Amino acid sequence: MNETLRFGRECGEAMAREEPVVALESALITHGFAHPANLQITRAMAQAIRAQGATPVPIGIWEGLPLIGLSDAQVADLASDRTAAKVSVRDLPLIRVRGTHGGTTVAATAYLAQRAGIRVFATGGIGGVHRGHPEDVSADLPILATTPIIVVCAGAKSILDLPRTLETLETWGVPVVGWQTDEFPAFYSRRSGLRVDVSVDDPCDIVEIFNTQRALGLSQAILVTVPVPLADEVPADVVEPLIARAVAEAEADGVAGRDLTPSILARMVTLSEDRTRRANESLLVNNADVAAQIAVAFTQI
Ligand code: PSU
Ligand code: MN
Repeated sequence: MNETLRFGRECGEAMAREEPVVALESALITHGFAHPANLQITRAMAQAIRAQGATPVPIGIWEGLPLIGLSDAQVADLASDRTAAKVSVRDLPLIRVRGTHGGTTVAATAYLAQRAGIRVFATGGIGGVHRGHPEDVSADLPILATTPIIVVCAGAKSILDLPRTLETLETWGVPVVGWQTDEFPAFYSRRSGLRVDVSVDDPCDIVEIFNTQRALGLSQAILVTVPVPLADEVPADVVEPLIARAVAEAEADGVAGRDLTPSILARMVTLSEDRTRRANESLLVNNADVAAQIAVAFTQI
């Protein structure tokens, strides 16, 4: 094990016993939601994972170092620490020098989780290619191309250019699996009009796809895409005009780089009068549940 990774006690024990574990990201905590919603959501995801018999493993940067398995008290500290950095892959070596706390993005979390030996990771929506800015491609995509891990999400965030995001995943050989759906989910909405590569409804099938990739020597992740639960979805015809407005406002305000995604997501919550926040919470807890089912399936095969 790499000595630059530190493990939380509960995670270390669960992994030593080869019990099912599910990684969680922490950019959601530091940059995805306001306090205290960020803490409540992380706890609800952890609860959903435990209900399936798996151990939740929140991953983040603690005093400059990657920590695999933040304790509940550490999650609570990150949730109220407005100075915590948004840490993507390029930042992992840099934050060590500063020695501060940080929330890890999908890219950084997937990378660290895989290094730690974790096979399943639950998040909300991955990053991708930004609308109107095809040069702004999230580091989430190249990391999915080079990191063997199962990422359970509700598709890519629909504030992005979804057709371009799917094309990029195809270019880099990342299989996109629909959980009980043929359609690529659009984060806040269940439908996008875009197809997934295969539809699966048994967690054992995902384990088999993962094991086959490894047997073939492939390095890609598997993107398991789960539609937001019906009761909490914001349908595309409601959400699309709001996205167009939030994206245009960010453009006019000159927001770019690492600030763009958090800024648009926060604006969406206001424009939708909280509906997108409820959808985001609901899909996160649902994704945690599906991820835990997959982690448990590994131990049963
Ligand atoms: N999913 C959410 N909310 C978020 C994110 C994902 O529901 O805030 C974060 C993830 O950490 C993801 C990041 O990796 O947004 C993408 O940011 P960027 O486009 O700057 O790569
Ligand atoms: Mn970006």
